[in-house]
Order: sequence, then C-alpha cells, then structure tokens
Amino acid sequence: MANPLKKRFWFLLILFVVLAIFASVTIPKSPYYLFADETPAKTIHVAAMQFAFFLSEHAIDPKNPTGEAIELPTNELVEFRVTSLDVNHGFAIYNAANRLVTQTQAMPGYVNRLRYKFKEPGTYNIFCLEYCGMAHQIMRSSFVVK
Ligand SMILES: [Cu+2]
Repeated sequence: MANPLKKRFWFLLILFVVLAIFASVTIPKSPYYLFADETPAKTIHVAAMQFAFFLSEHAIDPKNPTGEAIELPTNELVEFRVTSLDVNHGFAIYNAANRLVTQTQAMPGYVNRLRYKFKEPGTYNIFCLEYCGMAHQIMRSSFVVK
C-alpha cells in the first residue's frame, strides 16, 4: 500500500509547479504591467460625474468641469487619468463594433491610470459600467482614433 504522506507530497508539489507556471505566464500579461515601461504619447484627463464624462488634454477643474473633443493617434500609447467628481463610476471603452476594449473604475479621490494602444481607427464609445444613479444608462461619451 502506498504511503498517503508521499501521495500528498507529490500532489502538492505538482500543484505548486502548475500554479507557478500559470502565474509566470499570466501575470506579466495583466493590464497593470502592459506598457508600464513606456512613456505615453498622449495623456487624457477624464472626470466622471452624474451623468457625463469630461475628457480633456488639460487638467480638469473639479468645480467647473469642462471637456473637449478628443482625437487620438493609432498605435501610440495613450494614458487616461480617470477620476470621479461624485460617486463611483465605470470608464469602459468600446470599439465601433461595440466590443469592450479596456476599462477601469472612476472613483472619487483616486486617479486611475489606464494605458492603451488603439490599433484600429474609428469612433470609440465610453460607457459607465457601474450603476451610479437614475440616469446611469445615458452616461456615455466618445472619442475618435485617427
Ligand atoms: Cu453609471
């Protein structure tokens, strides 16, 4: 009869090796490390607020938030600096085919940096993915990638 402690040892060793391989393959590809060592070609400031997004190439005044039409280049690194002026919101970017491309949270008191390289030109839509109030579903914006 096989020793149950030996069986357990081999089971745990194989489990550890499988988890170590999985972690070493997937962690470097997580969004937190994507483009971490590159300097963004463009920085876009984003302020979310019930029920609108303000996007600007300049810092946004929280007392009088305004945005502007945004045009971004293809295949260049863009950094969105996303915050909220009231409650938690989502900042989700969808391509022209309405597929989710990338997303982060917009939270009061925090600036989340979302880095992305847009490979396809076109109009991208921004939707809020966090239920934030009665008019949550109309909270949207867009920008153009050329
Ligand atoms: Cu919302």
